[in-house]
Amino acid sequence: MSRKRLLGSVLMKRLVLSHFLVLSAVAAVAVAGSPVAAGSPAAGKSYYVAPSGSDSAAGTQSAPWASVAKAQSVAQAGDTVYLRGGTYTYTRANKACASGTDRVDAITLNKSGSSGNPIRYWAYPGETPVFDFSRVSDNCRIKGFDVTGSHLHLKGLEVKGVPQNNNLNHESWGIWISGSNNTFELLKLHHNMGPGLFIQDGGGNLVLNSDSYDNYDPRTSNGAGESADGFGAHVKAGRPANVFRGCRAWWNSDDGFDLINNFSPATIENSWAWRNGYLPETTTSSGNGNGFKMGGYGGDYVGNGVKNTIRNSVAFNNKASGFYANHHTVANDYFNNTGFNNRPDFNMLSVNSAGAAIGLGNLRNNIAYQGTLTSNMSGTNASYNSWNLGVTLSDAQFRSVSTSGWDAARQADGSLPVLPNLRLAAGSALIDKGTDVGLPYTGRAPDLGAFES
Ligand SMILES: [Ca+2]
Ligand SMILES: [Ca+2]
Ligand SMILES: [Ca+2]
Repeated sequence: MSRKRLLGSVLMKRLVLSHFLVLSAVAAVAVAGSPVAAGSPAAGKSYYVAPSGSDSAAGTQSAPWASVAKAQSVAQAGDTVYLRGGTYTYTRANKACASGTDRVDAITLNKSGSSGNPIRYWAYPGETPVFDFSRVSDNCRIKGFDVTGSHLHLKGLEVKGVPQNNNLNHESWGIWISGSNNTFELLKLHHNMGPGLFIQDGGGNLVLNSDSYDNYDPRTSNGAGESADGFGAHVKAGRPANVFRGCRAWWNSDDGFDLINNFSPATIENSWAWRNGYLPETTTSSGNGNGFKMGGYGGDYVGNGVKNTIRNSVAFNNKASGFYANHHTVANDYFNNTGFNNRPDFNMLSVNSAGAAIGLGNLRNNIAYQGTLTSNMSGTNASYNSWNLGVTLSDAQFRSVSTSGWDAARQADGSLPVLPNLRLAAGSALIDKGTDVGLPYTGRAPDLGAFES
């Protein structure tokens, strides 16, 4: 192993370790008032922000501040900022637009925590802080939260209404990220005129158990609705992977999840995407409409494309593809996913170094049912999928094929609700029909689809 690779390996181990430490620190703080166990990172200070607060107050529970900016100016690595429930209404960005195409932030998070000691911006337990940016009036592109810092943990926030105030630009953004090693947990991102959450740079970010829905960009200069995705990662080369886990994206006017122009790997797992590509809450066609757009570089071949991964995820009722390679340049891994009633469920359209269209993808243990099943499979590495096995699919193979209820409340730990929808019926011909791809399974072999029975 070269020194460079060895260093890379050590760095990766540190990253894994740092994530573990973050989780340990989180666990230590989660029990309010309890003493911190020996060996865990020192408990930081707690501060409080409330819609009725004042930035000249003390920042205590009885005398909270009013703004996140004030809290950030005081908080240090390891501290927790509790955001009380209620609506935080913003009307101006924190600097003026220099031109109609400038970018401004309502809230800038540019102060970092440290490994194992993040700065936490958490909803006060049992309450929902709602950040309403719909009245921000600045006449250029707007970021609701601009997260340039690292080692931050946002949890339990609702972010809505980030506007486009002119038609000179592409999208605005709910949360825009260029920092690293951040955790975005239990967020609700909706009715923004652009993507709910957009990772532009940085690595080691975890987007966990978050929902992004009803986002629509009516004033985007290349076409209304063309840029409001639920979630996206579009990261420079050489960063550690970013991860989306336990997330849901629905009724966004463009795509559910979008990894176009992503030069560092992304993993999407245990996530659901449906009804993307329509105006929110309607059947009126809008933008691209893919559930999971898994890569691509604008249709061109690039030599430094990366492999993205999607597993244990579900796409249904999207206007276009459920799982779409989008002219990607390398074979992504698609393991144990379920596509239902998309057009098509799996589309592996890719591009080779000569610029020609080919199919690329490593596909195992996937189910394609209803809608149109697959396209551009020539050239892919596909086996043990429902369409390879000659299994006759029918509704009876599933406990339910209902497309409602997927937005149900999450479990107490924030993970996705357990629904009968698209889970395999007892005795389904899809049980134990898969092959080992390194994911946990029960019985003799992995089942097909997103949910092991
Ligand atoms: Ca688009
Ligand atoms: Ca998109
Ligand atoms: Ca099994």
